[in-house]
Amino acid sequence: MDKNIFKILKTILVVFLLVEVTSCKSDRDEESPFNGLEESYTISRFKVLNIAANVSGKITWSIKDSIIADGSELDFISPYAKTYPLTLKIDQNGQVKTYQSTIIVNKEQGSYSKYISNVFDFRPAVGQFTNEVPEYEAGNTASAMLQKARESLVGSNSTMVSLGGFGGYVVFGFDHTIPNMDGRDFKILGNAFWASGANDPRSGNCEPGIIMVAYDRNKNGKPDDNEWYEIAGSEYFKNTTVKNYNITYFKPNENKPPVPGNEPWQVDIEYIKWQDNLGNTGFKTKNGFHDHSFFPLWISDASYSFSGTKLLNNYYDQSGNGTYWVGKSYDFGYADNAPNNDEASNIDISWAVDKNGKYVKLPGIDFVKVHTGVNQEAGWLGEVSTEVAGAYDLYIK
Ligand SMILES: [Ca+2]
Ligand SMILES: [Ca+2]
Ligand SMILES: [Ca+2]
Repeated sequence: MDKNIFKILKTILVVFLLVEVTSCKSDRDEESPFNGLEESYTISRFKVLNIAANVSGKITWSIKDSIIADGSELDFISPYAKTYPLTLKIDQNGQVKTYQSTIIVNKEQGSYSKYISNVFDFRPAVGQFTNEVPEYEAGNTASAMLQKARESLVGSNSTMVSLGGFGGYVVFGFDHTIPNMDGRDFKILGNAFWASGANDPRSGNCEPGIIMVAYDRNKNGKPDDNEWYEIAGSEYFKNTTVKNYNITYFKPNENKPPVPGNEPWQVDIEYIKWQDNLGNTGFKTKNGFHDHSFFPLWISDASYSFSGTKLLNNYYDQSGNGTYWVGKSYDFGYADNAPNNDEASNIDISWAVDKNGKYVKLPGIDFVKVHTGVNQEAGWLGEVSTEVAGAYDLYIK
């Protein structure tokens, strides 16, 4: 064949392809028409089903008579193996179209654990139980300590980790998405208790920790989605709560001469220097009850910092002479803030807010981060430190 004919054919082909590509593109730009719902959708328990209705207008999704979502997309999750009648209503300038479907939720293959399945990070702040719960042994690295935190928190026989003073944290996750249903969805265990000698109701040993949650949007089993939402507990919107608080602790020289205080338990009142982003500075005291470093020994940096929401100090000296300190429980939304059998240790995923304090709608959560929410030393009791002793999904029996 003649070379020119080849060229002409090639040009025709290219033009043809271009026309095809352009027409496809314009189709998509015009918004493909919504062809209604499938007859049914099938999903297993604790998995998120996403249905998108690519239309504009006022859109509502309902199960029977109750609206479960608005907007063009539905993220549906259920802890129950059952069939749900789904109604989609699209209102375009008063013209209403209604679509019916069914969501069939099956029992999953295998079985899920209701308890923590993994610990991803463990970084306690300065504290009397740091290096103790879990125990640091000479030569332990950060990853060895993380493994100890896993051994403490994963599964049904969980024990406890101490997060030390303000900011110290632990990040853990579950082997499934905990669904956000009506009411409270999961529990965080701690070692809080009501003290019989406390005058105030609901008070005693309460060391509130701030809870953050994340949904595994990219489904890779890791808390790398960059979308952590704070559980807005009872104190979140009060002006006594400090957002974006930051504190730095300086690694102490364990061999420096101690500066004893007036009380016999005050072994060194200039033990660990700290400063915050509000211009405050001071020392954390070493008490005589714990004969080991209060600074995590696996961290060799000269200082380390923590950021996050800080709550008003909740401990006070009921005795007036320093002998009897009491921690007042906050109403809801914190870890280690109420006994494990109290409703206040249960958390509703609907309390989650974004960094601007706006409530977010999450279908469920896969990951939780807890940090100590108070920067206070309660006399001889030592620093207020959140303990985490496990967690579980309230829907798996
Ligand atoms: Ca809920
Ligand atoms: Ca992820
Ligand atoms: Ca505690």
